[in-house]
Amino acid sequence: MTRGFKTLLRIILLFAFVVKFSESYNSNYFDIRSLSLKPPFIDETLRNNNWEFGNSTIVEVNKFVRLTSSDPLRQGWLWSKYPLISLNWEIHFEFMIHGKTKKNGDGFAFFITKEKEEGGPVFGNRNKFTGLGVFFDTYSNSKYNKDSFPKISVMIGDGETEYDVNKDGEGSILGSCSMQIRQQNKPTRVKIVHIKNSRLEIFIRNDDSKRYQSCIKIDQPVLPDTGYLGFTASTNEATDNHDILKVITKGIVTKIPKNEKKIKEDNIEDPVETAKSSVSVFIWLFAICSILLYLYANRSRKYINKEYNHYA
Ligand SMILES: *[C@@H]1O[C@H](CO)[C@@H](O)[C@H](O)[C@H]1NC(C)=O
Ligand SMILES: [Ca+2]
Repeated sequence: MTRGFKTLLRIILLFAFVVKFSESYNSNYFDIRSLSLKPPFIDETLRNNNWEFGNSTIVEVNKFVRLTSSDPLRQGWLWSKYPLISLNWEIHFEFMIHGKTKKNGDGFAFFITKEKEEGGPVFGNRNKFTGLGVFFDTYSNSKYNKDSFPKISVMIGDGETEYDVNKDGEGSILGSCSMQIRQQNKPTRVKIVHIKNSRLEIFIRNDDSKRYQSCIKIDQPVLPDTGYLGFTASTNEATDNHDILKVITKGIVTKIPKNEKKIKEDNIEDPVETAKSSVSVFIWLFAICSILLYLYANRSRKYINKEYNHYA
């Protein structure tokens, strides 16, 4: 192998390395294991390292976390031990709601809040919570409510505003959609995307849908920067099994989909720009490394020539 060829090979290898490195650096998502949940849900000590559960919640090690069984007057909860601190994130989870009785309810809720593990009237969680609440409401409490049920709704609590259970949150919820989420053959999937100061969107995929359907979208949501993840459910006279099957939490690092750009505000840092600038850092890094390598290769060639001359 000639020296020139070796140098070329080195540069190609370096280039490959830089490209690979910058690729992983710019990847959109990173897994947050401590906020994810999959079977086996509990270890030998009957606990989970990252989640806690209580009141009526029971865990079937390889099958589900059952917040309530289909019995009256139950409340169950499942909360993360550690808070979510990523500002941009995507959370996927799967659940099943099923029961034998005709009167079904009341549903379950997903929270990202400052508070946790406090039972109460809001689907088994405290009222006046601080942060995000997404309600999977299977029971119409208000006679006057014309929405069809099950109804999925969202509220961002400030710690003072009440969620009125008797009105299914009317007055405090920011948006809702109706979708069949009970008695499905397959787990229903939920995807929640949050890009700080830009959008919060909730997608659902049930048995009927081939892909995620956008259910609720909120522009420029104002959420607290941290919070615990929680699932809570309650039953009354109306009952159902409320099962959580899987949770995957991902932080979004830099890039965001192109269509995010148009709704961004001027005063927020644009993740796309950040991604671009990190790409240019790597291009610079690559250029500098190439020059150094070139100089190094030249110098050692000279040195060898010198040695050779010496012995000649
Ligand atoms: C447990 O749930 C019941 C309702 O089933 C409720 O009355 C009780 O306050 C809850 N206990 C705690 C500690 O939250
Ligand atoms: Ca309700």
